[in-house]
Amino acid sequence: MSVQTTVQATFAATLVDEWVRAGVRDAVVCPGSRSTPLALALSERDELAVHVRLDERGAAFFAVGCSLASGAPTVVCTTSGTAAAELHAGVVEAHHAGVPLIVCTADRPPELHGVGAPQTIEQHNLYAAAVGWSAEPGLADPAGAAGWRSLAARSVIEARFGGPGPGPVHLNLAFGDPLVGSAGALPPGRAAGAPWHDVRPARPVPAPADLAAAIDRWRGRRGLLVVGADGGSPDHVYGLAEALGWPVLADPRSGCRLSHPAVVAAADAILRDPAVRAALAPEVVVLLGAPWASKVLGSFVAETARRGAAVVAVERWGRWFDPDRVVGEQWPVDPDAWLSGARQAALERDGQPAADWEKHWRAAEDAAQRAIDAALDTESSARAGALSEPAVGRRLLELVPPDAVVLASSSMPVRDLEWFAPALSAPPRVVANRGANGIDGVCSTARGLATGSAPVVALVGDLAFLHDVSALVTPVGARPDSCTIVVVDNGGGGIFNFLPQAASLSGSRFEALFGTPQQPDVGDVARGFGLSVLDAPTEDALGAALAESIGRATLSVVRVPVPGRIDNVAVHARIEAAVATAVRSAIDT
Ligand SMILES: Cc1ncc(C[n+]2csc(CCOP(=O)(O)OP(=O)(O)O)c2C)c(N)n1
Ligand SMILES: [Mg+2]
Repeated sequence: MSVQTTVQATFAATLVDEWVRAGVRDAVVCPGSRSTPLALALSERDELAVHVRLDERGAAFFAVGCSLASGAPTVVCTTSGTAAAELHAGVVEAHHAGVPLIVCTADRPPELHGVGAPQTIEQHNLYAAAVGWSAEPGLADPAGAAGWRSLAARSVIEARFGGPGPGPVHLNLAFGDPLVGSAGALPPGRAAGAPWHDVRPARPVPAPADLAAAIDRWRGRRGLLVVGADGGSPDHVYGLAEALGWPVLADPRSGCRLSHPAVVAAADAILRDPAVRAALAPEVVVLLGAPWASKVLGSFVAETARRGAAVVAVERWGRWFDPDRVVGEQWPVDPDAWLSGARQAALERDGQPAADWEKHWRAAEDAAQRAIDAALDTESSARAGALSEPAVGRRLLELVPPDAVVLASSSMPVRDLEWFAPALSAPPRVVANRGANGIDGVCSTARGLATGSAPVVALVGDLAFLHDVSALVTPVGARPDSCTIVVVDNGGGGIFNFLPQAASLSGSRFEALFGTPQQPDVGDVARGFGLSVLDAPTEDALGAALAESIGRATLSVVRVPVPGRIDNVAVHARIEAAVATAVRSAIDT
């Protein structure tokens, strides 16, 4: 069958050509008619991996995972109407997390708006403040062909740097009938496959004089480096820590929770005790990168700020991470440049670190780690080896090979890793959808991450798993992904049992509104999608299940049945008490 050459097929092929030139490697396409010109153009390029997903909500989160794996913007292509609206949650997450996406929604031509044409809704400004840039070029017109390459190249630049950091952009593309067509000659591009526009982004670096002045204020004082995601590379973080004699409180997502004398992994557990908080209070806190999930750490920083400590934030894109309004000084600069400049300034100056400061934190960390181990051993013996939720957080990163990526869902899984994972010599990369902290789309993001070369292990709650069950739908013929979803099954939302609602409501009201246990069995659901499911109630079983599933070119589910949410609160309380006793005695408080 011969297919007519159409202007809009040529337009779509030009966009795709320009995206390929600008480094786009993945496209997520959802089935639909109105988006046909773009879907066809995307599928025609071997340079692109085209992932077809049925559910648009999951597709946006899948695209977030693709971009986290590749570092490049991912194109998303949907039809019009509610399909476009379904993307919104993933777009919001990408916006807050700084993940580059090029979201393309197909639309009907302007004359079919407001007249009852099917699947036609207002898509103008659909994602509002969640996109840093958007464009609606209208129906493709040969008279505008000179601008097509510019439009696509700009969308990539805006997705990479426009917000001012990375984030989603939106192209609302009107397509008319006939939707099937073949591309004619594309408008000429730049020589040697270069994109139409390229950008050499300014990477703000701190002025040496400003850093020297800061170091003059801080040298010899009791300081902490609190490092979260994208807060600097380990060598730079440790370099400054050593020069100043400051401990490093490292979130697993920072990549800095490594075996190093400055590293404190158990900050959340250590800082739960008021006497310990007072004894370990700093005079300066430098927050590097994205914040931790820990409320305990956040309130500790706020409390010390109220007592006069200086709080300093270093964030690559100048994003405003300061819910307690305590940051006195912002450095919107490259964290590594800041860290190495600050180290240089520190080395050029005389002065001794604050006496016993690092030693006290080291003692606290060692005591806390031993106390957590002992408490978890006791828990394990009391339940014949069955895993508790904190034990999963403590062990998981050791059971996963260093070349894998671990994605943790909100709410308890990401906290279990943050609170209980020890410093390791070679842990896997840890990521989480912490832009908007949703429990939605986590399995989809995991599958998107699995389009990269690293095997993926997702640690998710049972509700997060059931919320995103459409992620288990795989199209016939899709390329295999290596993704293991570990479901910590505590029969509902574990986080809520820690909140005042749990104590102030009747059990049945609390369960109905907050705990929300669900009818389907996690294993049965996964098996219903044709997946292999392994049950892992003990550490040995979890290790064996992970060894069996990680790296296999398939999606598998490991279910970790844990004792229950009320029991989990009690386990946390026992660990907290054991750590407080151990740390108090270690630092003589
Ligand atoms: C999209 C979305 N809806 C609702 C919430 C509120 N919420 C936070 S935690 C949670 C329960 C999560 O339960 P589960 O996934 O089983 O993890 P657990 O805390 O039990 O480990 C809910 C519903 C949210 N964060 N995001
Ligand atoms: Mg749960």
